[in-house]
Amino acid sequence: MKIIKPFSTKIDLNKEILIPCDTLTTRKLSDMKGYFYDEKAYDKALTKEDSIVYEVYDRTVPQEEGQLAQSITVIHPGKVGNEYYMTKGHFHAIVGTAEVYLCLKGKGYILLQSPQNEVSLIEMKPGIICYTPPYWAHRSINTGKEEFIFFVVYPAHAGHDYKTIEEKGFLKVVVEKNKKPALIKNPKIPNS
Ligand code: M6P
Ligand code: ZN
Repeated sequence: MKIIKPFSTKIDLNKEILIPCDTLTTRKLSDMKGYFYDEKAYDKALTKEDSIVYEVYDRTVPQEEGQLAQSITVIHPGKVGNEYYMTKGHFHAIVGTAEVYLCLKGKGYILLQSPQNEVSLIEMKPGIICYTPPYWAHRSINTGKEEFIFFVVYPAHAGHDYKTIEEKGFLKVVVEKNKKPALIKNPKIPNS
């Protein structure tokens, strides 16, 4: 394993960003084709504006076993149709790796799905820590009117396997129903 120097990172508690930040990944609506269930609503939203859905601020460490990756994700408020803005969601490429989320600001959910198709929904608000056990796919969803911001730690060698979610989606989706968040069957997947 690579020996690296100890380092510290500050979370700017006013801006909720990492200082320093090594890489910033920005996901816009155009990066998320196929992820929202309502394709017509997606096309309409994209025609109007290619809005930023979320940003991931990373500290970079070697992507090898023993190292821990740390990042902050900011999901902006918004919806495509009635489905709230969310991350793409992924399994870890090294499936036996976990992840810890700490909510800093806003509100939302972590949606999890096991390889046996069990679905779990963890409600997030500032101070709540979500433990994502190994093997579960995970996606974060902003159900609030402000930014939903959380700090994450996971094994640096975990890797992101997007393929399964991109092709099949999650079995359930979080939508606004009667002005409140609701977990419903994914309309794109028959018998989900
Ligand atoms: C969290 C972590 C990151 C992930 C990010 C965005 O911060 O799980 O590893 O990259 O959310 O999620 P996704 O990669 O699924 O778009
Ligand atoms: Zn992950």
